[in-house]
Amino acid sequence: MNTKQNGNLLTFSSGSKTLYVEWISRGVVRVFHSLSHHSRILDTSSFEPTSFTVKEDPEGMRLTGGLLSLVVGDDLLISVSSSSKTLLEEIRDEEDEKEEEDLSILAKEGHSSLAKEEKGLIHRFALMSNEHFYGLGDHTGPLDLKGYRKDCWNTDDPSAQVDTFHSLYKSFPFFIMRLGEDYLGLYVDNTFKTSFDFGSDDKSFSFSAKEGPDDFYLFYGPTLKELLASFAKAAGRMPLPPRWSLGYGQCRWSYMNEAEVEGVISGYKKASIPLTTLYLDIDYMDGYRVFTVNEERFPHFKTYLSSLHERGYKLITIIDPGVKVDPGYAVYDEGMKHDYFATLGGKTYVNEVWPGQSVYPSFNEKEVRDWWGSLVASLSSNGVDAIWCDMNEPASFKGPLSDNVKFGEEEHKEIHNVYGHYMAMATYEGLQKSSPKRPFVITRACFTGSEKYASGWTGDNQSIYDHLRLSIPQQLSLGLSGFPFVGTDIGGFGGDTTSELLSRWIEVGAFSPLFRNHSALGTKRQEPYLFDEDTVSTYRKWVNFRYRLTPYMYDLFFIHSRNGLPPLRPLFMEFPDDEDLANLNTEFMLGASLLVAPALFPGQRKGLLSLPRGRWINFFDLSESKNGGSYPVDVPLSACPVYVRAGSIIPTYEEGYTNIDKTPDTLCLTLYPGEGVYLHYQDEGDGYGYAKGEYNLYEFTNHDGVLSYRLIHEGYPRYKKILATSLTGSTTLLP
Ligand code: MIG
Repeated sequence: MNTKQNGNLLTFSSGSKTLYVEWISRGVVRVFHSLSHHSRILDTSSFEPTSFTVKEDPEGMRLTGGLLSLVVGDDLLISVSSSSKTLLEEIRDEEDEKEEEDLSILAKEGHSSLAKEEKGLIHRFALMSNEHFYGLGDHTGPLDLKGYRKDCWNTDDPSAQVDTFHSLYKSFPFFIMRLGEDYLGLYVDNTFKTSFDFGSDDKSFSFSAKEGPDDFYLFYGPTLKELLASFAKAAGRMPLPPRWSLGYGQCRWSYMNEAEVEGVISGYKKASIPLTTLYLDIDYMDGYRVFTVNEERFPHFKTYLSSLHERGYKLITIIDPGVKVDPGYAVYDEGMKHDYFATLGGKTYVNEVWPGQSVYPSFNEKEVRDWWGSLVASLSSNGVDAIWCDMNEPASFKGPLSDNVKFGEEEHKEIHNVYGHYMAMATYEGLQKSSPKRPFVITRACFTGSEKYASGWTGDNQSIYDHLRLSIPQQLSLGLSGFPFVGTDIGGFGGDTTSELLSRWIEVGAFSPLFRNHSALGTKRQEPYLFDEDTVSTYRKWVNFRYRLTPYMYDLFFIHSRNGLPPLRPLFMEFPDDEDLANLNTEFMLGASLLVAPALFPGQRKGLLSLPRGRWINFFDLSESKNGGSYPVDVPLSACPVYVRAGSIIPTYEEGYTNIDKTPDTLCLTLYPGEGVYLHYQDEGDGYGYAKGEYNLYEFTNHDGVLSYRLIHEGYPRYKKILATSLTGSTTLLP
């Protein structure tokens, strides 16, 4: 083997093969095969370089620097270790070199998901013993993917999602391997279809791809939180969203006209359930032509939007990428004129989506994104508050797009997984250019790094308990993959919900950043006010609870914008060395303080609460506390157990806070017994004043129920009143 060093780039060659290693930073290393490949997604230019040594070793060349040590063997296989243990040991398996058995016959009976993928490049690693595998964006199955096979290939499959699904709408080719107390992240820098096998043979795990660059990055913390922060530094973080985006929204496929929207508003009013956002699904458009509004259904769209705004509501409209083939329709004509649409064999490529025959904008091209952005601006100049991007896998009704459909100069097989990412980028930038407000975009398909532009929901779930349960690992896995602003369709999208399922779903959904009830055309109506009194009252309780929690949730997005941590966290993120929590799929944490243990089964009235080590206090009753351990708890239909880590401070707004556009005068703080420090961020809630320093950052300290605080930054009018509550009662502080 030949070794060459040039700064932090090492070249290893053996026979005809070459391997490059870039020692990026103390815990970040890139392993790759082509100098001409540059990441579309990761930017590691701001990482601080670290010194490292290169030494010959019995096993090969050993590179040691920062937190990691990497050995390149004679066969160019690598192994990686931390100061305490071996983390990765690459192996070669003869089976990988063999031609795959032809299993296409399985597809005939619909078993195609069981057939193995063809392999081009593959990296296989020995399974040690007790690894866990997390992340990989949205996927079915549990948090820990050990034993599972998954693909990154954005897929719109409307059938009920089950464990054996290999892919959903989003692709995040990033996973975190846990070995004891060590966590190592691996990002596969390939936008083509990638496949992951997390140990289905019980001996090894691997990732592979038929095509695309052989290039991957390792991220090591040493702690899980540091690992996530470092990955987010490379992949990007979500900028502070507008505070109103944390409000509650009602959606349906579709509210057909103004009168129906008004019906929803009055339904909520009568039921005294707060509501911030209303959604218009595809039927607001004129014949599903994107960027048009049906004038019979919404005759005075702009005026209607101002009337909604005057009453404190926000309106979000859906857009789809498919542009109707329709000469005379400006969006189609303009796109055709400038060659903005995908082509096949030199001709504009046509498939079918909602508008019928449709063409696909090449969002991977900057010029097309700018054009799309200007169309988005036309919606926002009418007053539309945010944009919901659907169908951007991209979906197609007449069979999948073939590999060689071209988006500009690039082929579908390379662009497919980032199509939604680029659509979200185009949409975000269009909003940003056209308004001084913070853009808010929701997307179905996306890729690593899309958090810079969009939030996301998990697509078409069903009104079944399985999917209520699935929503927990789904949202946690997205957070572990760097994507923080998530939610599922509350009540379930497909199928008919029941009053009990809706009650249970609002108890979980109230903790999701994207807080939205949505259901499909033809299903039972799912607006809560249409249900019985008990359901309405449970629903009202949890929506109110969520509005009170607004400052805590907003703080979590402030934290994310600084360090990349997600608001929704698996318990092991807070207790990373507790092996018992490694695959807990029924509880989750909101931030570092709140532990949520919802009821997830029909008829369930008793639950088992698992609390990690330490002391925990009932969120709703300061006088009730428990030590770490497992406890039976009552879960009547209206209840969801929430426990708070001892010493926490939880900020809330006063009961009745629903005008989420307004920063209220009073901040309430609950001081849970114990000692702790809490950072609280306060600003206008929208716009970019914060970038000019117009915000306050408070540091509150809890001395076992007694509060002290200081302002770390002052640049915005302070609260008029801070109300601190502890076991001994409430005190008012005038800052
Ligand atoms: O093929 O716009 O996931 O939320 O209501 C269905 C209609 C298209 C799928 C989205 C769903 C939305 C629906 N869309």
